[in-house]
Amino acid sequence: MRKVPGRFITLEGGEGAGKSTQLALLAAALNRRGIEVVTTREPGGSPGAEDIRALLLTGEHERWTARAEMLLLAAARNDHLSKLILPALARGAWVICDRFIDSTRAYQGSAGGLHDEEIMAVHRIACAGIMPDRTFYLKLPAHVALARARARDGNKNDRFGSRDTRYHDRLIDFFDQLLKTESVRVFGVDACGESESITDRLMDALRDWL
Ligand code: Z5A
Repeated sequence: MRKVPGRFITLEGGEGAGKSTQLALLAAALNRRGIEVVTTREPGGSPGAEDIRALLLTGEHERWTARAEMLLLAAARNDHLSKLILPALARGAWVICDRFIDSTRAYQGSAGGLHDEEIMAVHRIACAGIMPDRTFYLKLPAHVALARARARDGNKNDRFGSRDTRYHDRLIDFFDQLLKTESVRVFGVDACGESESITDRLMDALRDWL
């Protein structure tokens, strides 16, 4: 990663934390500074990975085991990196991605029962172990985030959004822990308040690159 000129930024957090909103606002703020930005998301981001996304998000809870999800996500991520992310970074663009490997560690790992070591081993095989340059964990109390998602989606849920509170608590625990164990890469950002204020906090946390 260090050999390519672009910057690879990921946004992480629970459902409804405001990642998609901040993806667009942060890209616009960086564009105003003259930076080419590519925005993308996971699962998905390339045509092949979007096909895998449809497999992952639809159907019953029990459709896939956590291990099968991890393997599908790894295949999707390989395609996404090869076809979109790495070419963009190579030409000097900044890439902002809504979720990446840390979501697999949180959802399939911490909440799904797989060990972090095996997830990272698969990531090394599928994606050469490529990690983001910087990750922002959008911190919002779970009940606020879920209320926002419910207000947006009503009772329409995908395979992940409809899981119980304990599952969501384990996700939050993972991200809180990541702030401590990978503190050079992962930054916590308060995701409460007006959207524009949150974007200002993100830009502030990028000032060493600007
Ligand atoms: N998943 C996985 O298991 N393993 C993996 O490795 C990966 C993913 C990569 C993808 O879901 C699911 O895949 C995800 C984990 C799993 N499921 N869950 N849960 P997705 O892509 O459909 O959705 P999501 O990633 O969970 O995000 P989301 O629900 O779309 O939320 P968001 O992007 O964080 O929030 P938002 O859409 O920007 O905002 C939510 C609402 O709040 C919306 O109506 C906004 O207008 C509103 N909003 C946003 N900001 C504010 C502020 N500041 N104030 C008030 N209202 C706001």
